[in-house]
Amino acid sequence: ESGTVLSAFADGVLTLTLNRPDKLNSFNEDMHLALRAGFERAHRDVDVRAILLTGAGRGFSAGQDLGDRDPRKGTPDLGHTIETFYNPLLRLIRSLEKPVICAVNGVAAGAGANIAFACDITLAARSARFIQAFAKIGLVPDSGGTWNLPRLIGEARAKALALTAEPLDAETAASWGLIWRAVDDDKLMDEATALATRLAAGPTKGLGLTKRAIQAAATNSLDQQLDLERDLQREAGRSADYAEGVTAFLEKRKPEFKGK
Ligand code: T3D
Repeated sequence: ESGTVLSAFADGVLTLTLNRPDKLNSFNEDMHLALRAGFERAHRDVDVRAILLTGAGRGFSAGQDLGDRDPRKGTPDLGHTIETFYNPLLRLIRSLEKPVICAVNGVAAGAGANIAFACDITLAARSARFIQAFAKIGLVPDSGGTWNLPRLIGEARAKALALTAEPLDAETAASWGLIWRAVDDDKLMDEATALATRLAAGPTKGLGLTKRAIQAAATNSLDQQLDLERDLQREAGRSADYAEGVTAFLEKRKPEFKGK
């Protein structure tokens, strides 16, 4: 398969690989549309029960393709491009009620970094670096960066990263709580695939509701959140996978979840 995003499906996992390695998988319109199509498929297709997002070559993504932003060709309306491309992508990732695993195989800069932070479980190769590159070209962190960074690591660290654009190594990103785990470079894809495959065999409905609940906590009061937990638990309790999980426990066997 060729194209700006490679997609492969196995064991319930849809793997999407950003594929413009010569440009460190920076985003042009074509790659945006291909990635969006991948996430739309994940929303639609009940057989897809987890997503694994990664990059081809030595980088994960260097954010926006600056070759498409040459000021000598006129001043672009970046509000329009954010509204048309980056924001819909972020909303697709966050609203997908299935686990989104991200395997950051190399440098993640600008929107590339913030897309990685927006995924549900992000692993990174030990050699990977995260850069809020926006400050170097006079822009503001986007792709949810200004929302996610202060929530994940606090305002002091968020501001320092965003204002200095200093690279952050994977180990530090993990110890700060920006990502789940840093792993040896040669183990990254095996670990990420194993994790995605395990989650894809899980109780997808319950996992999706769990994702929704945790995300809602960012803006809910405790009272609102307790009410939400009640409502979502009611919904989860009606799922076939819950019945299977409890039956399997009582019968002392492994559950066979169907994702319903
Ligand atoms: O515009 C809008 O719609 C608003 C939205 C904005 C979202 C954003 O993401 S803004 C931020 C854009 N990204 C950047 O500013 C990062 C630019 N890239 C870099 O700073 C560096 O490339 C890295 C720190 C990421 C990696 O450095 P290094 O030394 O490992 O690699 P390199 O040599 O710089 O890059 C390798 C090749 O990829 C090189 O091409 P060449 O010379 O071999 O032909 C380089 O030009 C290309 N490349 C890297 N990043 C981009 C890029 N080409 C186009 N756009 C890029 N962002």
